[in-house]
Amino acid sequence: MEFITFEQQDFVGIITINRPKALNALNSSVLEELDQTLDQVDLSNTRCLILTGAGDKSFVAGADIGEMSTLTKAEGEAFGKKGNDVFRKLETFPIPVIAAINGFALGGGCEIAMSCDIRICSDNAVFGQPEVGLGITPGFGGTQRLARTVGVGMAKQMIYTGRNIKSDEAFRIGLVNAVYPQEELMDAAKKLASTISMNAPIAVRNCKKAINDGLQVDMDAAIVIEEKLFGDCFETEDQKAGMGNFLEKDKEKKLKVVPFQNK
Ligand code: DAK
Repeated sequence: MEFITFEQQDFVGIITINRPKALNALNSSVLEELDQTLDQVDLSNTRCLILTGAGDKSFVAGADIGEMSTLTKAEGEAFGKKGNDVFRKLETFPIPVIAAINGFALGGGCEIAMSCDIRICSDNAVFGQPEVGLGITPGFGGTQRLARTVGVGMAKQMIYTGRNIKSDEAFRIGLVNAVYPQEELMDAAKKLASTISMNAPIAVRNCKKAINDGLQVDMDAAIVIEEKLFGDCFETEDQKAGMGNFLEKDKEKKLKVVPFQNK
């Protein structure tokens, strides 16, 4: 692959978008390679992903403006679909995905971050949806996911003005969960991913699915989704080991890592 690297550290997979000359802007090749990388993740051995950008200046500076500038309506639609398909694959990926946002997250960069489960960023991160200044709407889900993440009023303000915001404001409005000094970001992401990957993987996956699917329906239907995914955890090795360790009241054993199973 030319633009994506994948590194496995224990149960954590680290995907890096590596096109620093263009501040990791998303062209068709990056999207295609990201798609293939997700397809190749070994889910029997990976419990959490981290998505980040190469270099210390930019996470993703948006969709590639050079590539987009000459698109016809039909090509624009196809490009939008490609991006949306990959972003949706990230959003619905069976295991959690943490965006470690190490700089600019503009346009498609902010949108790909919002397709991840959890966002943390470095103190030099900058977020924005500048598309209206380029004569287009956000095309990779920004109009939908930003409103769902930070609320309708704030999303409309960001999108209509195209104004960028810094990391502290992103934290204040709930766009990111935490801000770290640049040099500490990846360690923080790995620690968070490692904490998640020590929990029962079937339960974690089912939590992701319950939250995502439940948000698409009314509360009565959402509770049914939760009931089914809750029930699905029973009779698994994880459930027996997790509850067994608690009931044994064996402090030593409780401190040990439970040998949770992957599905
Ligand atoms: N695309 C292509 N190249 C980019 C880029 C981008 N988005 N952002 C930066 N680069 C390239 C620059 O052209 C420059 O290349 P060289 O000139 O060195 O060859 C290199 O990265 C370094 O950038 P700068 O020299 O500009 O660096 P600065 O530090 O001065 O400024 C910046 C950094 C991030 C503030 C600035 O580069 C910038 O404003 N970049 C554009 C940010 C932006 O507007 N992003 C949003 C793109 S629009 C759709 C699907 C998707 C989308 C829309 C519709 N459908 C088809 C439905 C999504 C749209 C977007 O994401």
